[in-house]
Amino acid sequence: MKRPCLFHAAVLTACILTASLQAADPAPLLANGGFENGDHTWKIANVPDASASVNETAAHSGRFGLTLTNNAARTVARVMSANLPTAPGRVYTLKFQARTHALGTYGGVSLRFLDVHGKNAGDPSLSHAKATGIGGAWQAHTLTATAPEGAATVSVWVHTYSKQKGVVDFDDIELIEGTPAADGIPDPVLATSSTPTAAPAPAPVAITGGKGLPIVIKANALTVRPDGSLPPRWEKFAAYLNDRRLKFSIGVITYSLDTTSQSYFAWAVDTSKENYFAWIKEQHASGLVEFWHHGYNHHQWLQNGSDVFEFKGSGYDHQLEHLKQGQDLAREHLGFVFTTFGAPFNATDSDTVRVLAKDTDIRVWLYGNPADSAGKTILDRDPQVNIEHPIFVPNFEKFAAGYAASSASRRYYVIEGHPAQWNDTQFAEFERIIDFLVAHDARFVTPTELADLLQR
Ligand SMILES: [Ca+2]
Repeated sequence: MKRPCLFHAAVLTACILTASLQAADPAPLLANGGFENGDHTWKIANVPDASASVNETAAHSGRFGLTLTNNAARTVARVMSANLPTAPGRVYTLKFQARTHALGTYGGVSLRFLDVHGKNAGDPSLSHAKATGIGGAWQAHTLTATAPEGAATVSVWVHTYSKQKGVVDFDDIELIEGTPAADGIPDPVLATSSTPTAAPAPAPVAITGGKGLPIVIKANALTVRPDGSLPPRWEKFAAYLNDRRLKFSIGVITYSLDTTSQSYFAWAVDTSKENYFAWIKEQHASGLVEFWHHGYNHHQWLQNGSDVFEFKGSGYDHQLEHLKQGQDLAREHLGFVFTTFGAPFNATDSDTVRVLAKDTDIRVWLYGNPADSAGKTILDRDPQVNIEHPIFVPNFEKFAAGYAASSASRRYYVIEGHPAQWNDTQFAEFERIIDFLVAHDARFVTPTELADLLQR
């Protein structure tokens, strides 16, 4: 069954950051972004199986906040501000607080740019911030976006994602014109730094810990932009490692290979994915990159009050279908099948073991269950040695400390990261990790190569 579903945008977002900004204080453009005057100035979309309400339990500050509830797979709860006049090149900073009621990310806030005809202007994925779903705790989010060519109006849309049931609270939505950071990309690392005005100068790489270890770079959750193009941050990530002739691996959300599927952004138009396919095929053919199966849609949802993941709790048939769909799409559009699997959220169950056992092309299971390996080579993780700490934030100091502590007892490391989430400062931190590994004579290999090495 093809799923013409709207896409979980876990990795589409270019500029979502949980940062505080050192903003100047330009006038706020939204009159009631804190919902203290109820839904005044907001328009609530009337949609079946979805609801939006201003209520006291959703307050982050003041007395009131906004709750969006998505009760069905094929619906979207949505609340919209008025259209404000804008012009191409104007820069906006949007800040908001959000709280998901359970783990999982199923809503966010978009800046919606329209042209004079009321049609979508520019690429909507560049002006969307997902409400990071950590479950139960408020998170601050910031998005910066530039009014694209043709933009005449801008509005704020607060919404859930289709196919993603769940409840999200929003409050303190603030829109200003202008951006407080020189590069337009506020830095979440700086939010907790004692020197918030500048990134620290990179320290010299110290040689501590084991040398010559095989390293797999496990880069997660590749997908396309709504216009069918490769996200620029993925391009940068791959180009950097290509230039250094270092091998790495990329997990593909295989929905992105589906040319029949509907765009996540209901107002965006799908265009050809041929350039995307060509890029993957070129990288694959170089022998420097292994692409692996990272699920079909990377979904997670609530079912009878419990968290269900694409490959955990979703049932044997569901998992089998999604595994097969991904392989079929790769065969059709890329000309190869995946030999490595890594589950979305690294969440799996006994059904995953059964469906993986049926796929004889897949030989390697990243972060799989060593007690029940489905006949695959399990490449495990060291929780102290990873690219990001916390998730989405590359952290050289943590990496180097963990490496120094454990490398004498390790045969290899599989280090995970999400390049689509890294701004320039965070990318520089990733480069420091690579420099550190190169200084330690690391042998950068693909997952399948590592599996072969381990079996020798
Ligand atoms: Ca409020």
